[in-house]
Formats: sequence, structure tokens, C-alpha cells
Amino acid sequence: MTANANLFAALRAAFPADLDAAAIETDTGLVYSWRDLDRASAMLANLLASLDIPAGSRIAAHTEKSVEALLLYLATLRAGFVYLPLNTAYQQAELAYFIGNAEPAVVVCASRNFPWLSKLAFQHGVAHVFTLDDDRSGTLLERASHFSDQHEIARRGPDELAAILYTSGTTGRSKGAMLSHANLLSNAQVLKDVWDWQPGDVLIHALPIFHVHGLFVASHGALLNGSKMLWLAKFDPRAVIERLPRATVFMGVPTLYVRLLQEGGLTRAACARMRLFVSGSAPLLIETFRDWEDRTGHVILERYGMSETVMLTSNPCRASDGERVGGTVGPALPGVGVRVVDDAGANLPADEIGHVQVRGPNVFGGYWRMPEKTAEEFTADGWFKTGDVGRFDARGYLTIVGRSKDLIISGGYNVYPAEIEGYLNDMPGVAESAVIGVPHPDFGEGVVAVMVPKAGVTLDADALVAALKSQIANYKVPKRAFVVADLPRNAMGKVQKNLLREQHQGLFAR
Ligand code: MLC
Ligand code: AMP
Repeated sequence: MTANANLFAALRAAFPADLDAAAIETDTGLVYSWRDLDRASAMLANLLASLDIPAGSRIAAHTEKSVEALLLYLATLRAGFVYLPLNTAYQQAELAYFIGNAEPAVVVCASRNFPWLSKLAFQHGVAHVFTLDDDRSGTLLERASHFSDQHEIARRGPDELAAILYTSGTTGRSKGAMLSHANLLSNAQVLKDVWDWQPGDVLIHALPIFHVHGLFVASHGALLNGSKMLWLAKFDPRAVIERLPRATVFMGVPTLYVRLLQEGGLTRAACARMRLFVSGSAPLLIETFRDWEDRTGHVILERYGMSETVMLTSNPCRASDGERVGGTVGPALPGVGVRVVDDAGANLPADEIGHVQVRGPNVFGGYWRMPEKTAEEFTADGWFKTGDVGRFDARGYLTIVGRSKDLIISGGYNVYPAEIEGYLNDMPGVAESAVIGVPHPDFGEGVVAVMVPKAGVTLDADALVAALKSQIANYKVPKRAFVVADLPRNAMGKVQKNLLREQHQGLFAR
């Protein structure tokens, strides 16, 4: 019989022999052993298996970060279902879309959201809604407590789905990137090797677990190495610094590094035991890269990835693999193809800027129930178009210089202008709008809205932004909004966002 390609089987096989050793220590002082992870994921997997839901069912989680939320992910893999994580900041309209589109069989949510979210889920035909709070309470755990703590890992083929991650589209609605067991496992194995995970490594886990960075890169990294995690439910720079002397690996989006640098406690002495600082999900400013080295003596390793592809490139970890170059995202990972092409699709030589395209065992199978969108995003010869613009240097290090997709990355979260413009344009008195990202000292980019009123209407920009706050995730809400008579347009009638960005570029300057 062929080996079970279920990702959980590989993670479980990497648990240390001493199952009573600490696997996760939380910020509230709880310690979970490896045996706890095994037993609790088995109980949850048995609960899911008992629901009599079809193979391939999606299990949607809209839960605060907690070890139990991670266990729900592991249990979903273990039982062979498909995990669908949802940002806790999403509000009603956003969730209605995700649930309607993904048609999950199970929704797990915070109990405070149960009254409206369960109604919404039932309207969309979801059969089971459980609650899970960040204090180990909720119906999910109550129900699971009645099940056996023994569970045989479901057999899955390498190409069967493990997770769907929604990532917004440049024009319309969000698209669900379908990731298989092999996509996730192959990437985790490559990172284990190239980032030189070692016995005794300890990871500070400070990222949310509903996106690739915190859920896959960080959690898989520690689990596949049998490494302990120091778990923070929420990023807090002082709590991270306090844990540095007991840790060896930290992963963050650039905003986390910017905020850590503002703390006096970040010193060489505090980082003396650390082995690796990884940054990604958004461009790391060269100043942050340099300030970090000055303050801590450590060179941040920047890597590049996407929801559709997990990790693609990485600066070297071992000195023998080369130096880490600030401002670059390093060479392609082993087994991953990365090319830079011109508009006609021809490969460009080093130093020339073009479209970044990728392929490899890590690249997703397509967008959930969107075959046309999937076809559009792949070239005829099977490369995925990332929408990022970059160039290679002579050594094969990639630098991301921009994006051809209209996307803002704020504090590591993606904001699609078209989505926000859609909400603004629907508001009374708004004729049209343009949403742009401009440099922001904390979030990298800050969201700014520019609106044009309908004839004879006086718009109150602040009131419109306040109204938006009740509709969409808070990080998508523009930090500043302006009312103007017209939007700048080119001869083709297209809004010239570059001019708006230039005009507002100093808006958030310190
Ligand atoms: C919070 N706020 C943000 C924001 N996060 N505004 C813009 N951008 C953000 N990212 C705002 C809220 O709207 C709120 O405003 C106020 O800040 C306080 O909210 P909070 O939740 O208390 O904020 P905080 O805890 O400080 O969160 C900041 C953060 C968080 C940087 C810790 O955003 C974060 O964890 N980011 C990481 C995202 C991530 O994991 N990305 C990986 C994607 S994977 P108000 O006005 O409502 O008070 C990926 C692929 C890859 O991209 O390559 O990895
Ligand atoms: P997401 O859709 O959340 O997976 O975001 C993926 C996008 O984040 C990529 O297409 C890039 O635009 C961006 N990104 C990720 N890592 C980096 C990085 N190190 N530098 C620049 N951009 C990055």
C-alpha cells in the first residue's frame, strides 16, 4: 500500500519520542504536551468524522487565535476534510460571501458571533455550527470531549485538498485558493531543510493563524521539526522580547519588526540565543533590515510567498548557502521555478524588470469553483502569474519591485482597492471613488480613499468612512479619505492612481 499523503501524518510522525515534552506554551501559562496535541486532535477528528458529512467537506473557522483553534486545523487534516480559515476581522457581508461560495459543512465561530453567524450559516445550508472561544470553552470542545482520543489518520492522496484560502480578486470577489496536502507538505519540507531547523529550536508564534504565514509557514515549521512553540494569542512587542532569551526562531510581517524596534528592550543580549528572524508577506524596508542588524546583530532573512503558492523564494539561512541581501527576497526555493518575463511572456535576463511567474509542487491547483479565473492566472505552459513585478540579479536573487495587480498590503493584510471602491460607490451621494495605498511608517502602506460626490451633493468623508467601518474588516477601512471634484484620468479614461499616490505620498510621514 502506498504511504498516506495526509499532511497530518507527516506532522504526527515528526512529534518527538517523548510525547510528554512541552509542545506549546501559551501566554496565559498553559503548557500543551505533544500527547495533548495528539489526543485533542484525535477527539476533534472523531467528532468531525461522526457528523456524517461527505468527503471533501469544508470546515470553516472564524475563531480567535488559540491552541484549540490550531487543534481544529490539525483535526480537520487528520479527519481528511478541507480547512477554511477566515480572518476574525471579517464582518457579516464578507462572511456571507465566503460561506455562500465555499458551502462549508461545518462552521466554527466565537460564541459572541453565534447569534448572527449561525443564522447566516443555516441560511446557506450549513448543517453544523459550533462555537469555540479563546478560553477553551464552546460547544466544539464540549462535543469533542465525548469522543475517543484514538483516531486513525484518514488516508488522503497527495493531490487531495487540505485547505482553501480566500484571497481577494483584483476585479470582483475573493477567490478560494485550493491547496493540496502535497502543496503544503512539500513546501514545509523544503523550508525545514533550507531554514536549517535544528533539534532544540523554539519558535515564538506571534502571527494570526488564518493566513499562510502564521498557519502554514510558522506552525508547520515548528511541528515538522518537533519544536516547541511559545504561543502569543496576539502580537505584543514586549511579550515577544520577554520570550527571546528562551527562543531561537521568530517569524513576522514587517510591521512586527518595525514595532519591535521601537522597544528599548530589544538588545543584542536579548537576542543572544536567537538563530533566525524571518520576515515576509510584505516588503521589508531596507531601513528596518539595517536597523535590525545594528540593534540585534542579526540579519533578517526575507522570503516571498503567496496564498496560492505558499513560499517561493528565500534568502539563504546557512552562511554556506550565501549571504542575506536586504531589499531582495533571495533565490527560488529548491524545486520551485521562478521566472521573470516581459509582456509577451519571454524570459528576461538578469537586472531587467518584468512579471514574476512560478511553478512547482507548492503551486495550488486552482481557484475554488472558478475554472475561468484559474485559466486566466496560468500561462499556456503551466506557470502561475503572481501579479508581482520583479527582477533577478546576476546571482539569481529576486527583488520584488512592485505589483501589476491593484493591491495594497497593510500590516501584512491584503486590501483590494476594487472591493473598497465598490462599497464606497454604493454609498449615498458618491459618484465614484479611488482607493490607493501610500507609505505608512507602521503598516508599510496605509489605505486612502478619494471620492467624487454626485452633482449637488456635499459629502462628509469622515461619516462615510465611519459607515464603512460597520461593514468591512477594520484593517480595510481607509485611514484617511478625501473628497475631490474629479479623479485624474488618462486619455483612455482610466483613473491615474499613480498621480493620486504621488499627491498623497507624504500623508503618513512621521
Ligand atoms: C490592525 N489595524 C490595521 C491592521 N491591523 N490597520 C491596517 N492594517 C493592518 N494590518 C488597525 C485596526 O483596524 C484598528 O483600527 C487598530 O489597528 C487596532 O487593531 P488591532 O487588531 O488591535 O491591531 P494590532 O493588534 O496592533 O494589529 C496589527 C498587526 C496585525 C500588525 C499585529 O495587523 C497583524 O497581525 N498582521 C499580520 C498579518 C499577517 O499575518 N499576514 C500574513 C498574510 S500571509 P481601529 O481604527 O479600528 O481602532 C501572506 C503570504 C506570505 O501574505 O507571503 O506570507
Ligand atoms: P497573499 O495574497 O496574502 O498571499 O499575499 C501575497 C502577496 O504578498 C504576494 O503576491 C506579494 O505581493 C506579497 N509579498 C509576500 N512576501 C513579500 C515580500 N517578502 N516582499 C514583497 N512582497 C511580498
